Amino acid sequence: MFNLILFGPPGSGKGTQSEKLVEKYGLVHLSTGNLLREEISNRTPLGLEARNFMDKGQLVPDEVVIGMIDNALDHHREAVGFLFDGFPRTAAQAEALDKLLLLKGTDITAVLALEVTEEELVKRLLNRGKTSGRSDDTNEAVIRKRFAVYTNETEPVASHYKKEKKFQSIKGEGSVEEIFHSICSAIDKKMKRV
Ligand code: B4P
Repeated sequence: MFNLILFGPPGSGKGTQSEKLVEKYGLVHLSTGNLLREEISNRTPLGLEARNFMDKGQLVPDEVVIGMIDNALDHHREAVGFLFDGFPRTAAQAEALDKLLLLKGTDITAVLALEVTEEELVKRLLNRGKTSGRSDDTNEAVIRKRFAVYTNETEPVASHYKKEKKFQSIKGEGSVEEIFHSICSAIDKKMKRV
């Protein structure tokens, strides 16, 4: 299996690039952000709980998102590989993912991290907020809070995969096509080695 993590701060283009990558490589796209927004729009108890955290720019508790990923992995037993988008976001989530994949006899192949400056990220998210209806994108204070959470809770995930020599940075500024091309080159090199 080829299992990829697309990593990077809020607004770095993980969702944008994931859509193109799953089409090209046939991977199953698992975006915890999308899964949570689906729960919110279906007004499930999980969605109602998650919304309280997301609206404040905080992370949803680990056990909630780990449970969602566990279910999703079980639903796609025939997958050729997974693209994890927005997950793992904490060291505990990274450890849980390693264990879940080990139980399936597989592991993470590569972690590609989109690098974008904070000013560009704020611009993109406020811009998306004008049309997306996403309450976490309309308020600059909430956006800044999400960056602080990223620095404190999510950046340690990078060290986890750097230790395993699976981590690679990708320039996340430029056109969507240019960035897609850089990501594909990195994936194609890794695929030759699998
Ligand atoms: P997510 O849904 O994961 O979203 P994101 O980090 O905001 O955005 P992404 O990086 O995917 O950016 P996109 O491509 O859309 O998280 C939302 C919330 O859910 C979190 O804050 C948290 O509360 C919760 N959550 C999710 N996963 C969790 C987990 N594992 N644990 C706990 N909580 C979790 O791009 C952004 C914008 O930029 C778009 O408008 C796009 O059009 C634009 N853009 C993209 N590429 C561009 C480019 N090259 N140039 C210019 N603009 C570009």
